[in-house]
Order: sequence, then structure tokens, then C-alpha cells
Amino acid sequence: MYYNEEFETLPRPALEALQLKRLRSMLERVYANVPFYRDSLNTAGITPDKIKSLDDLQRLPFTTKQNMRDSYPYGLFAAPMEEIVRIHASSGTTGKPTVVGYTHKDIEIWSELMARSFVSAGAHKGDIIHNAYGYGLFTGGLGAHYGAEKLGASVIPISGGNTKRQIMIMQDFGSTVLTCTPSYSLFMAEEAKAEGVDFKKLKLRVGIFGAEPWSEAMRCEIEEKLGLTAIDIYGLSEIMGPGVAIECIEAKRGLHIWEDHFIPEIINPETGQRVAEGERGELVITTITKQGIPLVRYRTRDITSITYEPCICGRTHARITRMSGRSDDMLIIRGVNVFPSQIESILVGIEGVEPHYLLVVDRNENLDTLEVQVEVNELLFSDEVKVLQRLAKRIEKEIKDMLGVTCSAKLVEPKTIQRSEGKARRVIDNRKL
Ligand code: DLL
Repeated sequence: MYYNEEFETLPRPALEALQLKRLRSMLERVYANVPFYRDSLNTAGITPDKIKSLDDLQRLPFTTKQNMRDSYPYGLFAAPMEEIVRIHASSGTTGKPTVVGYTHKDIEIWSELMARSFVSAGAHKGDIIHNAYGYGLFTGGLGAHYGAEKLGASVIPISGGNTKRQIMIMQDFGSTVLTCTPSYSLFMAEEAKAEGVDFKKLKLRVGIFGAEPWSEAMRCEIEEKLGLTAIDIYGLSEIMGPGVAIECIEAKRGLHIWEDHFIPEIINPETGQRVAEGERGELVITTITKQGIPLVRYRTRDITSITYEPCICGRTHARITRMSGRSDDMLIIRGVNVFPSQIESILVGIEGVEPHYLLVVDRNENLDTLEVQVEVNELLFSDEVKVLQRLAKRIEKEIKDMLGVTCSAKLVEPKTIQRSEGKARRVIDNRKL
């Protein structure tokens, strides 16, 4: 099932021809309208007319989050303010947010790409979409909302928070699709259980989860606890919002990135050079149809790999693998690179352990230390101390064996690690203080 069969299944030569055409016209537009790009292209000694092939994209300079911050709030906009109909922003960890603007056409395209994403996840007209992504400056709520309406589904704009009420509404309104962060979905399941509601008896068929890294093991856990098919959706506000890439329900192997609107590249974050197909690296995206704030070779900091192999669903758009995290979230602990999602995979695979965890990194006499705080289930928590000690040892050993890092596992009482209604906080790195 497709939303826009023609474009979703465009043969690659036609898709690439379209990309080149759109790339060139986008470059002409930013060169004419955005001083930052005119300067950076001039410095690189390249003008839009010199771009003759998709390979030439590599000759263009990257754009970074810092560039966006430096031109706060509207400096990178390529359309006049009279044409901007919506403004979003991402919160970021420090200082000012990153601001993005959309023209009518941008909103139309975003809605279509979200509608495509819904269909790719197995949703359709007639579905009741319970949209628990936050509404506001965050792109999750409104992005999914407009896509759901475009699709012709019924959308419940519940936003995040007030979990008990969410559960009542899902039950009473007969929601069939759930959209929220993966961590919030688990929180909902937990609350439902406490309320005596069996999540599996709800009408939910599909969950479309994203906005934060999660692991394959977490997917199994969610599918098990919520009784639905869990689909991974990716996006970032700088590029558009949710719906830049999504898994297809047919394969659930990699996220199709909508290549008629975005050109993806995977680079080595150190050298900036492209890596081979299938190799991990940082995702760089060039938007080729955006009007409000087009971005040339934007460094997402997200780590993934790409494949152009055909997919059983028939879509011809390349697939990126599940994000292992952001390069700036990668922890280097005594020289070993560790992504929180790797630890998550290990924890979720251990019986008695709940998928709620926090990694606390510190530096003690020049040595990095990692404490893995993880909740155990009620049953186990009331067990003998010896049993708990054995479990802690097992977690420490598995993490050491699989990732090569020494840690101490701290088992904590059920429901003590802070829950999130949006993006979960998984790491506290005290070394930076
Ligand atoms: O999180 C947009 C979004 C909303 C995506 C709803 C999916 C669903 P930002 O707040 O700008 O936008 O954060 C973007 O979140 O660079 C990734 O690091 C991370 N991220 C988003 N989706 C995924 C995912 C929205 N599926 C940042 N897996 C991105 C891993 C993700 N990380």
C-alpha cells in the first residue's frame, strides 16, 4: 500500500534525475536569497551552475547546527517573512533554540510525507490516530497531526501528558494507531497496568514511535507489552520534523528516506568524506524542495548507515538503519565508544529488568566510571538480596563482555527512574560539569 505510488516507487534513474533537477533549483534559490549560502559557496569557489551531477554535491560545504545558531532566529530563511506560515523550534541542550520556518508549500509537502509515512506504517483512512506527540514548538504533534488529516484518518490531538486520561480516551474512542515517543509508550503501558487496564485489549494495531533513539530489543518489549506493531519513524526539525524517514510495515528493516525531497549522504564524522554503502557514519541531509529554510548538506549528528538495495515493499527510496544515537550522545568511557542504545539492548534482554534505565558517567581520580541504574520488576525486588546481587553481577558481566566497558550496576526500585512524556533522558554525564 502506498500513499503516492508514482513517487514512492519511482525507478532510481528517474528519481536521481528529479533529485538533480531539484537540487540545482534549490541551490539557485539559496544562492540568490541567503547571504550565508552565497558567502559559503563563494568561499568554496562553487556556484550553483557548476553542479552537473549528484556526485558534485560533495563539493559543497556542510551546514551545521552552529551555523543555524549563528543566524538566529531567521538568518537562514530563504523566503520572505510574508510567506512563512508556521514557525517551529527545537529546544537543544544549551542556549537558544534552533528556529525553522515553513511556507504553505512546505506544510503541504510535510503533510504529504507524513501521510506517506502513515501508510508505510500500515495506517489508513478510517484509522483513529491517537497523537500523543507534544503539540507546540516541537514538530512531533503538529507534524503527525497534519499528516493524519491529509491521509483522511481521524486524529485525536491529545498531545503529551495526563497519562490516565490518555488511557481512558484510547479505550473509549477506540484508537487504532498510537503516535508518541517509544519511552512514553512504555510509560503508558505501565500506567494502564496500574489502572487495571489491559493494553492488549485496546484496539491499537500500530504504534509509530520516534524522536529519540531506541533499540530493536525495546521494539520487542513494546510490541509485547502493548500488543501492537511498533514502527520506527525518524525526523528532525531542522530538516522538516517527523516523517523524513520511516520503516515500512512489510519489511521493518531500515527506514525509507523520502528521496524525492531529501538527498541523504553518510560521512565519516572525522574526515567529512563519504563512507561506503552499508558502513556506519553520520547522516547528512540536503533538502531539495523546501522553501522556508532549505539546508545544504546539513550535518544531523545522527549515526546510521544506508542501503540502496530494493525493498520487498516496492518503494525505491533508500533505507537508513535504525539510528544508534547521535555522535554527540556517544559516550567515550575509558576510550571505549558506547551508545546508550547498546546498553539498552543488553538490559532489555535480561529477565526481571524493566526497560527504564539511566546511565551516570563520572570521573574519579582521572578514571571514567559508569553506573548503570536500572529498575527491576516488583517480583524480583521483593526477592532476597542475594538474588539481586547476582542480577547486578550478571548485568555488569554482559555489558563488559559485549561492549568491553566496566560498569557498576545499581538496581533500583520499580518506578523510581523518572518517566518522560516526550524524549527520555538516558544519560547524566557529570564529567562535563
Ligand atoms: O524529534 C522530530 C520527530 C518527532 C521525529 C516525532 C519522529 C517523531 P527534534 O526535536 O528536532 O525533532 O529532534 C531531532 O531526534 O536528530 C535524532 O537525534 C532524534 N531522533 C528523531 N527520531 C529518531 C529515531 C524530532 N527514530 C533528533 N531514532 C534527531 C533515533 C531519533 N533518534
